[in-house]
Amino acid sequence: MKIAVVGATGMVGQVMLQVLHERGFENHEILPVASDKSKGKEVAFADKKLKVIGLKDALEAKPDMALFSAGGGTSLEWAPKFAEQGCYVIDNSSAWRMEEGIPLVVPEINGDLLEKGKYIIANPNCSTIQMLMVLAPLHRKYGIDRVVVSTYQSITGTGVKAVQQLENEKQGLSGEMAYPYPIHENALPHCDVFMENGYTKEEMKLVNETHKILDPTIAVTATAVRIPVKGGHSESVNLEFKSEYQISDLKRLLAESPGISLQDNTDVNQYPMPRYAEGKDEVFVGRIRRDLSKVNALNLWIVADNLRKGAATNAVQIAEMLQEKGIV
Ligand code: 2RA
Repeated sequence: MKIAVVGATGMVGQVMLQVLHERGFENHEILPVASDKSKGKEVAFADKKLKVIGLKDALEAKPDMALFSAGGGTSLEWAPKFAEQGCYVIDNSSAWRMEEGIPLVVPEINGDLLEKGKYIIANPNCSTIQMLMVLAPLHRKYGIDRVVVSTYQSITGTGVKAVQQLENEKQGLSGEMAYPYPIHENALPHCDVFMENGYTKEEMKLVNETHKILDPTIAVTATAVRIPVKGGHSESVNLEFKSEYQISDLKRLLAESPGISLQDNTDVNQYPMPRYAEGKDEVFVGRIRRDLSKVNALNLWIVADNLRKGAATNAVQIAEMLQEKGIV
């Protein structure tokens, strides 16, 4: 099978190549694709070096699948071109996520939406994926009425420029700014751009994507904050359930849910942290505790590597599911 990775020189694209190798795709033909200015560059895949090609050449190569992480503009222009020639596109940008008829997929939650002929598939936003991995089993069992989430997001979600800004600031150097303010020793309540309703696009992604993937009747409100860490995104989540619950049952349900790792024992200071989630595919959950201020309510803490389960691994799992279902 021929698989294109569009945006192969970017942070997520690089992790896509790594995850494809880790999950046994090295015997397939991998086409690293990037903008014309990157054509001819080499990227590592398995024990090989692959030459980067441009989008036109990739289209002519007629790949069976194309994993996109090259920005919304590239996805809007090129995903339909690949789809028109029967290529299944798994797009990590926000371009197609809310489009009617485009499946927005977390395989463990709604992989059943993958169908022959639905050639463009949207990968949800990283902060949505990790939150819904935990909320989905809870919603199925207890019914969720309301979600209040505050995120503490890694600078890797912004990209290389942000990582460099933090490095510069830690060394007292000036340089290009990815953010309007210093990120070192700071917290910016500003992920993506502000909208007219006073929320950022990142906050509205959590609202809108939860409605599309899980249930449009769930009330969701979000605050997205950027903090100077690299390992992954953290989220403080408050849930209001329709029904009562036993903490022990709820913890067991999460511990038994695919893709979730329970780290929840305050007797030994065990709880999820981004520093230790980095490079892993699980969604880590802990600090699970009854909300003492409201009946049938709960607080918990969710951490995941935003470049892996939040982006690359989720996309590769969709590719695996397309194969498992015989769609590709
Ligand atoms: C961020 N979720 O963290 C967005 C895009 N990756 O900036």
